[in-house]
Amino acid sequence: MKAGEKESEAIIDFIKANDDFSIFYHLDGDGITSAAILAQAIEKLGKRLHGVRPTNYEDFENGINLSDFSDTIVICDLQVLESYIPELKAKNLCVIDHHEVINHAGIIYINPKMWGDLTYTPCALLTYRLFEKFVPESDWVSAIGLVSDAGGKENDKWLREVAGKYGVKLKDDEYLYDNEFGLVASMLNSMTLQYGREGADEALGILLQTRSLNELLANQKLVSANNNAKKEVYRLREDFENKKEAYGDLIYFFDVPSIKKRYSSSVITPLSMEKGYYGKILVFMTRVNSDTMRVNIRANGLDVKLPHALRGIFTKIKGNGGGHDPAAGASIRPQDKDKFKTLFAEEIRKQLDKKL
Ligand SMILES: [Mn+2]
Repeated sequence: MKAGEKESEAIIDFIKANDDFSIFYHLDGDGITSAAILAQAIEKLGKRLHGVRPTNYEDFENGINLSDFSDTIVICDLQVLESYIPELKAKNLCVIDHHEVINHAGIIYINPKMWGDLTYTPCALLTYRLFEKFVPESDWVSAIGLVSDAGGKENDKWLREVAGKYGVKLKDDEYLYDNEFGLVASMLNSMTLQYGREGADEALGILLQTRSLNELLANQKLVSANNNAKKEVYRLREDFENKKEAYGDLIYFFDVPSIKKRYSSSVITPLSMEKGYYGKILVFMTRVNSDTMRVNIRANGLDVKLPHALRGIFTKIKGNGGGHDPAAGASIRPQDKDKFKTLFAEEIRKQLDKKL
């Protein structure tokens, strides 16, 4: 038996054995396309879809009213918060994911990392592979989710095959994003940027009613969301240039206005890879409500470990955070904002001094 085969069969058996499904999906391009493939597979297997829920991590912190959903829930593209698992387990639960493996005792769970497959596999590709024999025509939908989650580089052979099949011309950019798959990915993500949860919900609806890539590319709702999101990102970027606060020549702090909070990642991620900010640290802070300030941090091209820095900070002030070495996030109390900045600069200095 091949690695992952047992788990894949368990998922298909789960769909076959149940009915009236609710899908909780991450409200980004990868999650939206994963949900579309899953919804089509459920239909192909002769089962009913009860409802869908675009979800993000805040949802798990705030709690979801589970009584609004059917008894059988499939979650895709989300690393379920451990503290929320007991509540979810009251339902008949199945999780398809590619983030860190969670404690999945008692859950029908699939994640390539479980069997040591560390190839970066966005959920849209994982979901497609699981249900390929039922929905072979969804390969182009999977390709959109794949590039949306920056999976083009590690799965280029598969992506090239699908691109060839649909006449999509790939260019030579590293992540194979600069093409029609990437454009649709950007359009889907713009729906969430512009309209939040409702936008993700509408994007999934559009995707489920669309039969081809060209039809999606011409969808006016998606086109205008994409254009408007681009303008917002551009404006916020200008705002950053005008209002950034430099700490030495290394760290740049920036307050993202609350109403622009959804655009924070869309600005900070590309910025951190550009000349001028590559090798520096960017810290975007947004007050999301009276109790919480979200912090988004990037440190590309530098040998620092952001999760380590955050751990140090949270021995001194309240809050939590984590992520990857060069890209992390945190939540703090708004009154600790200045303290956080001082502590963050100290932690970074400590890490860099050690290397000298
Ligand atoms: Mn994903």
